[in-house]
Amino acid sequence: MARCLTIAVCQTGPIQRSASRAETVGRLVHLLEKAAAFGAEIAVFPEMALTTFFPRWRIDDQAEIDTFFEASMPGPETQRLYDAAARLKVGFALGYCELAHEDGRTRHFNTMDLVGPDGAFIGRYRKMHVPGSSEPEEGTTTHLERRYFEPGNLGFPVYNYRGVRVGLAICNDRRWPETYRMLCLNGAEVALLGYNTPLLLDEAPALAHLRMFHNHLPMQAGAYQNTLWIGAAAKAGLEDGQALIGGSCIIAPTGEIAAQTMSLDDEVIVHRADLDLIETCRKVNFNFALYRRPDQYKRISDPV
Ligand code: CDT
Repeated sequence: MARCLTIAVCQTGPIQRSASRAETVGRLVHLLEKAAAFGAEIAVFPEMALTTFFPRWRIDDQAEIDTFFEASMPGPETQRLYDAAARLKVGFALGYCELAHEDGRTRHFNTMDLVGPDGAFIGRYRKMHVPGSSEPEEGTTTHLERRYFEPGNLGFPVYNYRGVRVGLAICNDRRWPETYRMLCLNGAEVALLGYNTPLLLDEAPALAHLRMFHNHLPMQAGAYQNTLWIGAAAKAGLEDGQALIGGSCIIAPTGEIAAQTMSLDDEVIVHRADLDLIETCRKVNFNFALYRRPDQYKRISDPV
């Protein structure tokens, strides 16, 4: 019998700043219930799924900034989602802003947690590739992630989810080949990721028509070259005046898009991922043990 994992991608529409955590968590619970009704065994929510994408603003008051962060996970407002996972027996990956106390100081990470079908914490990933700047820059869309977040310090961990090896990634990570390669080398069969991607960038109006192409291109290539299933969830639509792309999808290790959202709103897509397809794709082209030559990759040619 084929080894399968039924993956749900739970795209959300915009989460306005005015929305309470309780209201937002209620939406996520509703999406998880839909995913369960569709037969999902695991679900992925977007990056920063509990709040608006606040790095679009420059905020100076640390107390105000910290209102976007979770000091504990689950916390009083998010516990309901974990209870829903246990009730529905569907685990999830959830992006949120993490306030951590490590090495004797307070730290801020853009984080995604993996939670099991019993509602228990499995593992954590902290966004490695933090884009944008720490101050607004003339002529560019304000994207101040580097003001508010440290780059991740947990590598690209891969976790056991009901016997399936699952890795995590967050938004800009999906544009970097290292993300998929490291997840693959660490044994991942499935990569779950969430994103908040502005539709328009002031610095590159000439590339505006390529936003969706450049969303899917690296994920399809990453899935194909690393024989991974990918589930990618957008936060989409007009959020606090800024348009975010949708295009949430489930991608096969063949590089094909197996399912894709059709709205910029709360929407669930589901696909029964055949994990044996990974082995088939490895046999066709990507037998790493036989063909990769990592010992040779670092050789530097003589200067010409
Ligand atoms: N959230 C996130 O990482 N967004 C980036 C946009 C960066 S624009 C400076 C992305 O790659 O989609």
